[in-house]
Amino acid sequence: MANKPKILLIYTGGTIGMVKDFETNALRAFNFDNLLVRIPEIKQLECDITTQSFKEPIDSSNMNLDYWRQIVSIIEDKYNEMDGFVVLHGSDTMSYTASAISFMLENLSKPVVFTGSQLPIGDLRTDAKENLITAIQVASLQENGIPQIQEVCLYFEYKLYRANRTTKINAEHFEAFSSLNYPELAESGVHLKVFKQNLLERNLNPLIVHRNMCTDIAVLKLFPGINEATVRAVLETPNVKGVILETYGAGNAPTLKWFEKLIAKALNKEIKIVNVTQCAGGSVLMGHYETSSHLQTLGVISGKDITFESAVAKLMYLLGEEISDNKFKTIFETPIRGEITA
Ligand code: ASN
Repeated sequence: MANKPKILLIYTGGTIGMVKDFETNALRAFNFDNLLVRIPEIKQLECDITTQSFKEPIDSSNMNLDYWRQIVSIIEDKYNEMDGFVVLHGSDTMSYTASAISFMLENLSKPVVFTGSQLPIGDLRTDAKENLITAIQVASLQENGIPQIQEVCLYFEYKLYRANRTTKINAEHFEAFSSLNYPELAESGVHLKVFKQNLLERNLNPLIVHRNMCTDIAVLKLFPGINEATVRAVLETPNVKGVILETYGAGNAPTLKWFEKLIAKALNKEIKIVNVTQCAGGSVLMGHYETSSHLQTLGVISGKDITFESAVAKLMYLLGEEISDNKFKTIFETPIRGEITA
């Protein structure tokens, strides 16, 4: 190929690049250079690969906002030079990071493909090789010299998903992720099939990088029998600016007076409360049952069919943008990166 696509491979850590410590038997991150030695097949791909690694690769349980900023800075620095980006990341928090990056990069016109693995690259039965090789191929897909995929996605076990629609659903199976509310973007079999109708539309505006995420948020997960002290403790967390209310079914919650009062009190303090269902699939529909009408009347934001991971990222992003109180609800309820169904 005359002009091979240029791909930047960013290694943040995770099982994909881990080895077993023989003394403790625990998995720990190892030097990224060894990753390419382990997969010589990469050199056969029809693209030019440059690699960049975190100084200290991490288990993704240690992921945080500073690391998210590092990832977007690496992408921003090389944005004009590269045709696509592959981010190697631990699977545990991959959906959170990939969702956050989708909000932090506005007007993205190149692919950013997250991948990782369930077994370390050195393991005989590893899933790392297929995931890595196909993720690079996906990031290299072009049509008339233009990247075919222009959004943040996640590739795992033969499927390419919109990243901010995914959830890690299995700690053991190779098929570790699912996207229940949005169809796959591509599937890898004998052929690599891209479902064009599921991709985000091409964006012609210049890239805008957002770094001001606000982490002053809390989560209130409902369960039968939850008491007033627990609800109060979460809603009255010092400095909290946003709360994700994890509700039942189509967005339902207790109709108890004390519960309603505490929600109303938090909203009066301009704390943003987002209703996200505990169900893996389906959507919040406030007002469908009496047990959600009170939340709607009070002005709770509907997360619609957003994933929990994406709701965390979007809430941090919109709070960081300091959007006025009267616009916040409307913007949260509108898809901005394909994260909810219109
Ligand atoms: N603990 C690992 C991580 O998220 C799990 C994995 O990558 N499969 O970094």
